[in-house]
Amino acid sequence: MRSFTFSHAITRRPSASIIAGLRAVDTGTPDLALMQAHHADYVAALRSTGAEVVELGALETFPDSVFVEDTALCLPEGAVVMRPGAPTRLGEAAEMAPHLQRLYGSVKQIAGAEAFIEGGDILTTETEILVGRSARTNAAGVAELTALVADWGHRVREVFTPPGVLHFKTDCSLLDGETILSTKRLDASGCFAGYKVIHVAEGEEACANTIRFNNLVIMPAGFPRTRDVLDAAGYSVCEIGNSECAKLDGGMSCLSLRFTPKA
Ligand code: CIR
Repeated sequence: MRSFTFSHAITRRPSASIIAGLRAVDTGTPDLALMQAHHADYVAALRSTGAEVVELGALETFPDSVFVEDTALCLPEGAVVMRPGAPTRLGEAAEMAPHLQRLYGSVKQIAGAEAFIEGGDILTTETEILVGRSARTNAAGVAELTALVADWGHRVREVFTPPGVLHFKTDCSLLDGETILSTKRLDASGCFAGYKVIHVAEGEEACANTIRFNNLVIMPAGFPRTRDVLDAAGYSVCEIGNSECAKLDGGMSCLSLRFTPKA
């Protein structure tokens, strides 16, 4: 299924400037060495599924550049380079564009001066692309993306990220062609009508951001009740340490772009 079967991923190594990364609440300085170790485990998990992982070098100029997901939307037909709504992250998209061009041949670009959109607000399912408006993604960004991907036959549905939540996918992930993992608070908005929804365990909201990548569901370590639910539902769960990225509101989806470029 194209929504979770991928031949490639792009990641970027964390930079020493990560200590200046954006965060909603300061819960301590991220430890670079530990983040690097977690990042290596993450890349190894992606590779263990048979995918080719392109590891980009650290970019000191952009503290949050390890969170590559926010720079682009990758679809089977092509990629769209985003315009991140966080001013300190805007330049990360231009850094990603040539790598996508090399892998896809050509890429589209969100270009409107008033349009802002980040990949963390975009959940691609088998049948549609859900885009959550948030503090980082505005109506103009959603409208421009809608027009760009319509040419490729994709339908965008605008939804809303709950107030105080960084990105739409902070609170949800795709588990398979018909199933979403979600916090109760996001599911309560009704945005997943028609899907099967599995709720993260009470008190484990911080693990809603997982990824289905080929045969694996890759989730942050330390959320045993949700892990057991996913295990019992038959998913192959792989846990990765996320303590350092979590200090910067980052999780499993943020750390990669996942795609299968058109042959
Ligand atoms: C930020 O605030 O932009 C970063 N510290 C975290 C980005 C996480 N990205 C994501 O959820 N896709």
